[in-house]
This record gives sequence, C-alpha cells and structure tokens, in this order.
Amino acid sequence: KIYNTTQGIIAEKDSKFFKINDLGWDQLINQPALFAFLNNKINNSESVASLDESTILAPIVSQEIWASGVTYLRSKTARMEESKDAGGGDFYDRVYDAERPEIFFKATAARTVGHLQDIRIRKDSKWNVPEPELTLFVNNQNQIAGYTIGNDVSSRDIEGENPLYLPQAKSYDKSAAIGPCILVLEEPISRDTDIAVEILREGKTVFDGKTQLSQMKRELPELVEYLTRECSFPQGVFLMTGTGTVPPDDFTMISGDEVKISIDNIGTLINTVE
Ligand code: DO4
Ligand code: MG
Repeated sequence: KIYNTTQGIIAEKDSKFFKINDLGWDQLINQPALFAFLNNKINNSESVASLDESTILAPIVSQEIWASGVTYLRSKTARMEESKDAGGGDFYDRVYDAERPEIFFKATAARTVGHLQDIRIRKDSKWNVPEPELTLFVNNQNQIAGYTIGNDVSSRDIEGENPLYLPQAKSYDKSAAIGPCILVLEEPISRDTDIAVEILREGKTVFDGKTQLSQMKRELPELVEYLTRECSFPQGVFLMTGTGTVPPDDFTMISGDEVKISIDNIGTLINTVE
C-alpha cells in the first residue's frame, strides 16, 4: 500500500512502514511494474515506526477522477426509480445492457478530499447519498496499477429531475473522496472483494450495506478501455467503477453524518459531511 502524507510518501508492507524519499507522487505511481519497483524500494529503505492517520492526504496530485455508472443492478433500479417522474428511467435500463458503459468526468484533485476530510452535499439539493466504489488507478500506460476506495457523493433529486443534470448532481466542491491509500497488487484484484458502507449519525448507524465486486456487470479492463480510447492521461487517472449499494429512497445524508467505506485489503475511507 502507498500513502500520500504531509510527511511524504509512505509504503506499507506486512504492517511495516517505509519512507519513499527520492521521487514525487505522480512519478512514483506511474512507474512501470509498480509492484516490483516498490518491493525493490522497500528493501533498500529504512522503516519508520508508524503512520499517523491524521497526516494522510488524498492519493492524488495531478490526476483527474472519472467515474462509471450503472455497472451494478442495484444502481440501475435506483436510478430508474428516482427519474421515473421525469421519464428518464429507460436510459438506465438501456445503458446497463449496452456495449458502451456510462463514463463521466467526476472531479479534479482540487475538488477531491482524502481520508478524514469533509465531503459536502449541495445547498440546492434535498436528497443526497454516498456512493461507495472500488476506484482504479490507471497509469499513463493505460494499465490498472492500483486500487483505492472512492466515494462518488451524489445528489439524487438533481440527477432524477433530468439525466442532463448529471454533471451538477455529481461534480461540485468536495463531491469526491478517495483514499486512504493505493493498494498495489501483483495480480488483478479478486472478484470476491467486498465493498461495505456504513453511515453514522451522532454515533449511531443509520444505514449500512455491502456488495461484492463479483456483482458488477462489467469487467474492470472493459471500463478502462472505454475511458482511455480517446483520452490520454499523461499522469494517469482514477476511475470510480460504480456503486452496488444505494440506501432506501427515503434516506438522505445530512450535515454531520460520518460515512465509512471499507474495501477488503485496502482499508477504510472515513469522511464527515460538512
Ligand atoms: O447514471 C448515473 C450515475 C451512476 C453512478 O454514479 C453509479 O452507478 O455509481
Ligand atoms: Mg457512482
């Protein structure tokens, strides 16, 4: 795992932490054969005692964040429900079965927050949810080089009113959270990976849910192939892969809620609604 922190870059292996000093975040995460590169670095660097969670920054510097949608059945049914009055339901049904996935621009680094930082809901929206999503780091060679946790915070009333309002429902200040680290693996991530979410209000759980990557309709390389077909990413790019968990229709997040998203082997991303 690699962490971008206020103290520099820290790699974690077997619960031991190592400082990576000699290259910047963009340069590190775009190294070819990143798993082998990191192992080599770790073998030649001194370990540090621990990692202070409060120093963790979002694992992003010059990258954009993109997102895919309607990749799980639950996401399709939720969108059809929220847009039924606007007659938009059919769009979601069709994209779920279409060859081309839904892919949209989500956030710049400046609109993104990291672990333990505040996310926001829009002032002009009444119905808001977190979207817990496995998030890929795709390097500048268009290869999946790592995995992180993403929260595609979304306004359901704005999106439901008209599908053309999607960019306003999805992209605004602090609408994206990613972190706490990038998990770098030798093999592709297992389809058995669980993605869990819990929302706490005044310390009490008000929603929790869980899905598994195996429930996703599409393959991860398929999403990457569409994203990178006509867009180049000289510093790599993050791709949120869609939510499989949507709270019931009478639920909305409010200010002060704490959102915890956990993905096997990556960790837990915690954010509070500002
Ligand atoms: O189609 C709207 C957005 C879908 C989305 O963000 C998701 O399925 O996660
Ligand atoms: Mg989403």
